[in-house]
Amino acid sequence: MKTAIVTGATSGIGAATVAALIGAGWQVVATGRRAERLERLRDEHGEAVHPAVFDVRDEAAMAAAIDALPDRFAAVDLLVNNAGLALGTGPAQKADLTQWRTMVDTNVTALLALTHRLLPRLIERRGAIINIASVAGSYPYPGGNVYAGTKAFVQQFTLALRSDLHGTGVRASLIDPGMVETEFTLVRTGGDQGASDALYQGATPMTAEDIAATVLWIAGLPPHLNVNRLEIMPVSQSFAGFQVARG
Ligand code: NDP
Ligand code: 8X3
Repeated sequence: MKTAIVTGATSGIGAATVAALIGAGWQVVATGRRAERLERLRDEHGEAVHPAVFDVRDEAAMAAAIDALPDRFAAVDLLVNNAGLALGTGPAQKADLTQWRTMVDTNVTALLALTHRLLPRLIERRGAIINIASVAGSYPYPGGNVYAGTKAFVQQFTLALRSDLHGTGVRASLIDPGMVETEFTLVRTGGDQGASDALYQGATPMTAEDIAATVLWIAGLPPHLNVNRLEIMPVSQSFAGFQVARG
């Protein structure tokens, strides 16, 4: 049985990815801060889930959780770097520096530390890494500022990893989703359910299951194939034009 580690498994894309992988016969180390939600996954999927509760920004806690993996889960075939968040929707000049730091610490620094720790195991297994970035890393939009910057980092880091891992048999893939209805906007707006509902209302956004199915497809490809980057949006979302300020 193959083993995956999925970060951000307590909600949205991560939770759906755990279910999709298990449905396809994988076993999964599911990580996140909210222990009760990981326990629920464990209740739902039984032995196929190993819950690992830690804040991805806490490098010591992350390392301890990885080092304490039961033997059955210790050989890792797939790392899905999914945990992440946006905080704030306002312009850079009104942003809170603490929120910027939280995004960098979570979306960039924590992803690097976990990837670094797991690379030897992934190389041993000729495994795969799937990183969840965002269309925000490619197309700037007002209020995207540091969130967009962190996702651009993940995009280029994934491609650079692919280059470095050349010859090891380890695959590295980037998925750039557009709008997916999850708890993402609730988190971004500090718990404003009205703002979250308004964003998705009438847009037929993607679902977490849509992205999970994409992760599963990439993970299940024959070992001689590597999806380098994959951008996916709902039909209702597209590109905006340039801005012109007239004075
Ligand atoms: P959710 O808010 O539903 O899920 C985010 C997950 O990240 C949660 O499981 C949360 O777990 C985890 N997480 C956040 N911070 C930490 C932390 N410090 N330590 C551990 N886990 C953490 O959002 P999505 O499912 O939408 O987001 C998943 C990924 O997809 C993110 O990287 C996001 O940027 C990306 N994405 C989302 C899009 C969207 O429109 N929804 C579009 C493009 C990309 P917990 O709080 O329990 O710790
Ligand atoms: C967030 C994607 O489309 O909501 O990563 O800006 S979008």
